[in-house]
Amino acid sequence: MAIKRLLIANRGEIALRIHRAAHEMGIETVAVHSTADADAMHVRLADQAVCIGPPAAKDSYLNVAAIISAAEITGADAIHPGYGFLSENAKFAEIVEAHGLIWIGPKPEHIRTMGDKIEAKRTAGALGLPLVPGSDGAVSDVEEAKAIAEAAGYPVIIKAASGGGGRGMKVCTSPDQLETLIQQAGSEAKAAFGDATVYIEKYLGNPRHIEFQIFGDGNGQAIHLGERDCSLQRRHQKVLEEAPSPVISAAERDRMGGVVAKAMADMGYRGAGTIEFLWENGEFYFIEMNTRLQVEHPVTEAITGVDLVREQIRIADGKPLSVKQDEIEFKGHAIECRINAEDPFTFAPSPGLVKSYHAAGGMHVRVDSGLYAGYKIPPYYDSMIAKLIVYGRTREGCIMRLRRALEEMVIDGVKTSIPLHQRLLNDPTFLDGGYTIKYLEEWLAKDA
Ligand code: MV4
Repeated sequence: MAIKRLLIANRGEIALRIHRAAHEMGIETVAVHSTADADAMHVRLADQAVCIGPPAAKDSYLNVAAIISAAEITGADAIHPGYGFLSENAKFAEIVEAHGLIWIGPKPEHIRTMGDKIEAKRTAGALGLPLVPGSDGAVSDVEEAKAIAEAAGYPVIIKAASGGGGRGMKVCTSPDQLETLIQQAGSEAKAAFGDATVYIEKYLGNPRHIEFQIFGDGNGQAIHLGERDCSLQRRHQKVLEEAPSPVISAAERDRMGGVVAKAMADMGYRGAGTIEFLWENGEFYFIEMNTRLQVEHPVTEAITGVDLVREQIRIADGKPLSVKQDEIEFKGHAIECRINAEDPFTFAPSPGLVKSYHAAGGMHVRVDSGLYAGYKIPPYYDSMIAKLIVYGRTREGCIMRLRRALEEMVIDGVKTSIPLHQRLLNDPTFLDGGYTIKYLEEWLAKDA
């Protein structure tokens, strides 16, 4: 064990985030990058850098042979996948381990299980997590589907087993539509994921998206780091996240956190994970588990003081969890604004040259970004170029500070979502915390 040189199989702000954690631990870093990312900040800061292919992700950041070769050439002993790209690819995790490299992530079998939403639900149910009522597995037979929908109560939602990001979901309000919608969902799933398997759930009309951060040591110990509220989304893209959720009490956090941590301990989960719930009328309903570090992890870091990337690296290195559950305190409030290079009204991508750049600063203000003046944002990847994470003792104080920090941010040359965040931070429903997963899109529609 004892990781000495870490290959970062990702780009952008998360590659920089991982580099920072590694260097703070005395670990050397290896950046791998496409030709489009040769000038990226994390490539400049890494101890070594290897170009692994042309801009298209399938030829570079998803190019397993090129990444493994880069690890061998540079003498890396571990690989951190970040989020997206290969982070939830069980086969890649196995290949990494088969090459004698340390995989900074969960056991491949757990990545595989949770990647299949039906298997994930079955596993979560067996571990005692509360589920959305619905089919106990795949549905194919229409009569069976009707009986399940009847028992759950209409409306129901048809989901793809291999889905994610909301793709291929169909809401069904009556039995006579069920057959058609199951077929549609199935063929869309087949086209998108190569797997037509679908399942049925009761459709929750107006829930919140609340997710718990967990860590396991892989040997039966696990902790939770509380929840994040990620209800403010547009087209299944999160826009702003906060911790704690404005609607969850300390008692409820301790209770549900205890349930998820015990479930993860019982399955022998290793590394960082997120358990996603829909929350409606005071009840949690498990929907999915993400077996990776998430974009919004810094709000959890802000309210707990735990460095989640450091923790991931320690666990992969065979060390125990650095904190016990009773040592974790949830203190204050944190909000993250995702800043995208896009038009704040039309959401059209806006890549190109950053003419000037100034990051916000001051007490309790964190900017995770690889931006600098003169950097050219490539058009080939996700439009998220920065995350602004602000902490305050109270939610109100956090929001005041966030407004101040957004005023300080300067990103000239491209359009950004900063003005969108500034408007959102003055919206009464955001301010009272009473929003649900439908709120942002409704607000954008009425404001437009
Ligand atoms: C649901 C739902 C309502 N009822 N499941 C969307 C993505 C996928 N992760 C799960 N999703 C949903 N599942 C039931 N039974 C509503 C959504 C949903 C949603 C969930 C979280 C955040 C934003 C969302 C936006 C639209 C729909």
